[in-house]
Amino acid sequence: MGQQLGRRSWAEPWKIKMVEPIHMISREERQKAIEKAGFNTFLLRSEEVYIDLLTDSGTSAMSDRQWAGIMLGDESYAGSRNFYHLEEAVQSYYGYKYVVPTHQGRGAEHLISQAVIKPGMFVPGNMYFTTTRLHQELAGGTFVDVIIDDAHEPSNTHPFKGNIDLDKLQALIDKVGADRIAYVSLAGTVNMAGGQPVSMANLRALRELCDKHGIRIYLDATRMVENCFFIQEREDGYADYSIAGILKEFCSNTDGAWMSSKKDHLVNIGGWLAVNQEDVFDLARNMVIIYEGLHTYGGMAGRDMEALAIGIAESVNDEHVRSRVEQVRYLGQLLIDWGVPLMCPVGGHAVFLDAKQMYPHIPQNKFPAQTLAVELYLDSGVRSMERGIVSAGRDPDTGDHRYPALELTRLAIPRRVYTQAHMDVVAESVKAVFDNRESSLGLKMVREPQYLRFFQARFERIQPDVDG
Ligand code: P71
Repeated sequence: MGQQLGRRSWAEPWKIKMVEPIHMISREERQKAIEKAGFNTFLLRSEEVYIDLLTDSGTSAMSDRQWAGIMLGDESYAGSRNFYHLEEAVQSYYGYKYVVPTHQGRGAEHLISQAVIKPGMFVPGNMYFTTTRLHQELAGGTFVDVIIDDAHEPSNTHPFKGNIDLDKLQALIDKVGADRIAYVSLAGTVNMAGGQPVSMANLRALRELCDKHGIRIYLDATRMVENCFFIQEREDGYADYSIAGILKEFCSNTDGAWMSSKKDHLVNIGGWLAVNQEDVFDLARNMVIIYEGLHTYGGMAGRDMEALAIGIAESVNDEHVRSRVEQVRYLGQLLIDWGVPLMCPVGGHAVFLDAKQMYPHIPQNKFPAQTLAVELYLDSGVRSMERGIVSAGRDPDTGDHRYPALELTRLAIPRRVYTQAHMDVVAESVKAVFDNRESSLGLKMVREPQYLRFFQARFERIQPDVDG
């Protein structure tokens, strides 16, 4: 151990005022629970979970100020004062002109996709995200991955693995023509690549290329403050910038953004779409009424919008972002020190275990990352999420599984929720599962929903004498 030896540690810039008891059920109970859940961690009840690292989405702890904001909810149907506070926060921290509130990120993805993608168009981006791509496809678009090749290699330590490969983008433009490109779908700290950032230099070069061809850039700003931390830490010239300053500069090179506020903004529900073009805004503001709610609440209560507006200001606090990312890195570094294979460098919101490398004896169509999530739950009640072949789904044209290069199990860390001792318990459990890796045989899928199958799919254990 000795992690702390010879260093000056960071610590969380808060103290705990309220606690929620958690409890680990017995091994036999966990065995029953995971069988009942069809070996899918999404189908467990949260009472059956000890440390919940399924997602960092909507699971953060709000501050005392945000809770105070909840009491200031103006629950008017139209023109709630909390909406104007939210609008002002988005405009001042992100710099976009027009804001449309939505109930969460996918509501905003739906609006932007329907507003700007026409059937037959292409949407290049730095790796797919499940809901984002689905909305792009439902609008008639085809997503094209133009992330740099380094992003697909878990042990590659490129500091900005989220970068766009401009040659790949240029090749797509040459092939289909700029007018058939709906926009570039650019994500900060790319989720499916392990929470890897995009550099400011890459964005500037992308802006130049897009300007040459009249292509817009829309940003998935969901975990953008973590991306800004990596720019501050790793990119020349940004060490003395604040997170807020980097965020503003980054967004100024894009045409708009959609946001799942359930991540960076430290709230349990909420999101928005913000753009600089009046025509796109007009359409999105009109459509939000059909799908989410009036354009001054978009599916949120007034109190939700107040907590969100306060959360935006808290999310760019430098000490907060540092302690958030350093906690994730603390967990990752323990595992790296113990030889557990994972996605490097450790990303902003989660540690992604490399199930392909951990289970070389389990072929990808027997779901190594899903298997790892099951073993981890059985060992310690820690809940994680598959981010591999199950998440990738099927190719809409051929109907075959998509076989992604990355077969990962994600340990996502909620913000301001768990302590370093929780991280130690998680790391020790991963190590125990890793040490016992040869006994795992994989799973077979016995129920497969049509959309976003990973949420509701059911599995059974492979029996060596029956399934081979
Ligand atoms: C995460 C989630 C939630 C989730 C979504 C789909 C499958 C499993 C879990 C949501 C994101 C995200 C990015 C980069 C848009 C959304 C949708 N992430 N962009 O990671 O990470 O936002 O959930 O608020 O609708 O667990 P939404």
